[in-house]
Amino acid sequence: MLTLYDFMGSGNGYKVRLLLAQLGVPYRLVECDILKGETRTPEFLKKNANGRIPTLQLENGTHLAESDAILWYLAEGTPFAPADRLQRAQTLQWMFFEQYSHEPNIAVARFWRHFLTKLSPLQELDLPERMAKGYAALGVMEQHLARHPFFVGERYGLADIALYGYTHVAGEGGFNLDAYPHTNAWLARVASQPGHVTMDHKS
Ligand SMILES: N[C@@H](CCC(=O)N[C@@H](CS)C(=O)NCC(=O)O)C(=O)O
Repeated sequence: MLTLYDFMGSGNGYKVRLLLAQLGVPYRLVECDILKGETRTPEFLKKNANGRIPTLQLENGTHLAESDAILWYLAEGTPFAPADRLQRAQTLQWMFFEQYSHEPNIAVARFWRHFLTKLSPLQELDLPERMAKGYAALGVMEQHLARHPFFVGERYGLADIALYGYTHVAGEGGFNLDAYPHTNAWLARVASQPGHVTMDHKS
């Protein structure tokens, strides 16, 4: 059986839990409190030298890190990953966008504002730029969603899961999505997919 090391408040972890639920794949959940440094212990670092969740332990004992790599591994050969060459590349395009332009701004602002009791002076200084870049990423999504119901191939798939993880809780980072009607409509479409589970879902 698969074992998922995760923290329930993590959008990166939620992406994996959402796909596992929609695939109907059973797994064992091991919760790690990142606020207490539980992913930085010598024991955890043997599983993922980068000290982060989500980390998935496969049946053969291999540990796989990085949420989008885990999504790709789990979705291979299922309708969640396209078979078409261009659509596979477009899926990766949006997943790389998520990791470079979206998550480092929206997820980090959310972590600081939602989970920390007080921001450090450096975080206070950095926050406006994270917010501006987060809104820029939301703008890119909004433009695409004005013309398409989903991110790739006009159907729900991996790119949607990767981007949904933190977009649906962007408000917890102080992002106001009122001016993003197409993104809001997409959020609702994603939430109405068969087998959808919310972020607090445990296996
Ligand atoms: N790029 C990684 C980011 C993983 C990540 O930042 N995980 C955070 C929680 S969302 C974490 O484990 N933080 C604990 C720490 O850094 O000690 C992914 O997509 O999985």
